[in-house]
Amino acid sequence: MANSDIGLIGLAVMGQNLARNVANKGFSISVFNRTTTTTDEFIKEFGTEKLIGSHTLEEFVQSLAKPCKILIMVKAGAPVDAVIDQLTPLLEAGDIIIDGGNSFYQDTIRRQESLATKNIHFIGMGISGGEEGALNGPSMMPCGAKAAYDTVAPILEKIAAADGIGGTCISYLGAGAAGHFVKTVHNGIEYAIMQALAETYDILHRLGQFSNDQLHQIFNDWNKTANLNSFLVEITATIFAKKDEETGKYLIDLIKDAGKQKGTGKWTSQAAFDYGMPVPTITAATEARMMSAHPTRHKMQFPETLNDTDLPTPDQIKHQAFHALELTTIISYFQGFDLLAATSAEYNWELNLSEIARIWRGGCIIRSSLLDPFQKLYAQDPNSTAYLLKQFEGENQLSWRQFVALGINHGIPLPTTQAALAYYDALRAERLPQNLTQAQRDLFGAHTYQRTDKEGQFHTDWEA
Ligand code: NBP
Repeated sequence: MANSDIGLIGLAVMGQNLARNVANKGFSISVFNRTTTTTDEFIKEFGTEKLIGSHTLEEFVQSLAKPCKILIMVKAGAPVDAVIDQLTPLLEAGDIIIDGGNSFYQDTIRRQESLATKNIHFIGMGISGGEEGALNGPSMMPCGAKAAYDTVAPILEKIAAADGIGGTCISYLGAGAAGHFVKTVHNGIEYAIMQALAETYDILHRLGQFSNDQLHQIFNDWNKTANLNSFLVEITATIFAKKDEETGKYLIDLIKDAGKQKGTGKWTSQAAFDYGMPVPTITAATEARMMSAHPTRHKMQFPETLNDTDLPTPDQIKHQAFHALELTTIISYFQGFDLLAATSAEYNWELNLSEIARIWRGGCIIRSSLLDPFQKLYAQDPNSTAYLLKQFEGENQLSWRQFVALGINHGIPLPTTQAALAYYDALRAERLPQNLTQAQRDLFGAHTYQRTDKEGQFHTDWEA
């Protein structure tokens, strides 16, 4: 019988929890998974008259009310195309496909254009929140045809997280691939903050000699502060308390130091290069994961000559680390939003940065108290500008610099924190040394340069 409000394809972690979330909110949902035993096991445990399983795509599509609304939650890349190819012959004009995976935004544009020729609407929708968010309320970043979004909005708005200020963490972000791009940058910011936390941990642990119990306490305390109250700081505190059931040791000490990634950090940096908006903090974080798997690590005995400076007390180190983490986190958000603005201009998406900050306030991995001033900043609130700038004043900035110096002097790599500080110093600088770069380019390639004292493009025969 054709009556389910919505259908979902792909019953891995995200799909299962989203399907349960939809059913819990009172909507009927049909589900399908390529491997049918997964569907059977899921339905056995969670099936109700509102949550039903299908063994074939035909049966699945027939179970949906018209126009069909189908949320795809399969692995990003070729699997999404495979599902679309199998699905489209079964759909009619006006039906709506939503890709909720971490798809590459250029793929979203291609899929939208291809499906438009069949009058099938394609909504790209970034979803953040992991397993827990999917079940209880994720942050969702949809894009595509507005009319198609309006058709699915009543369901999606019910399953989204609360933003803490009376709204929900979902907003129509624009045409084309706006939503998937916003999710990509969300993940880029996530990479940067996670790496900043890792660097803070490294200094606290190796130089401050803080134990895992103490680290648990420190991150718990920081999670109660104005700028660091956030999901990522909260889970970091949780991690330091966890003991391995098998050995009784702290689990963090048993985990290999090889960082993995699935692509969104890389896509953020690639977009930064494509659209000319630097995000060095995010790029450094992505590269830090790559460095952890560098083939030369542990294979060569590189010499070490350290600056023999006095080590500050553990309390002083903790103080420096706190401000370094705060300011690096703020810089990470700034870079992400700047890249969103630059890319939006390129594609005419008209992204509303304040609205994006709002829908990141709940449900998602980078939710943080800092999204309040960022939401207000992009709504042109001068108090927020003043608040954010104030964070960089005096003692805070000094601590940031001292923290980076600690890493440099003691041979501990802090790529993300250092990149954030260099970015800040470059933004502040009255004059950067690219006058020399321009002179060099003109000398070897006649690329010309502009002058500070008159208008125009100039070329000099430098060796005459
Ligand atoms: P996975 O990314 O691990 O994908 C597994 C699902 O894809 C299974 O249902 C699998 O079916 C299906 N699938 C594959 Br693989 N190839 C297929 C094909 N050719 N045809 C049909 N189905 C295929 O699942 P996930 O971790 O739940 O993530 C789903 C999406 O959400 C991804 O894009 C992910 O990046 C994104 N996301 C994940 C998280 C997270 O915390 N995990 C958070 C936010 C966003 P099978 O059972 O038959 O193998």
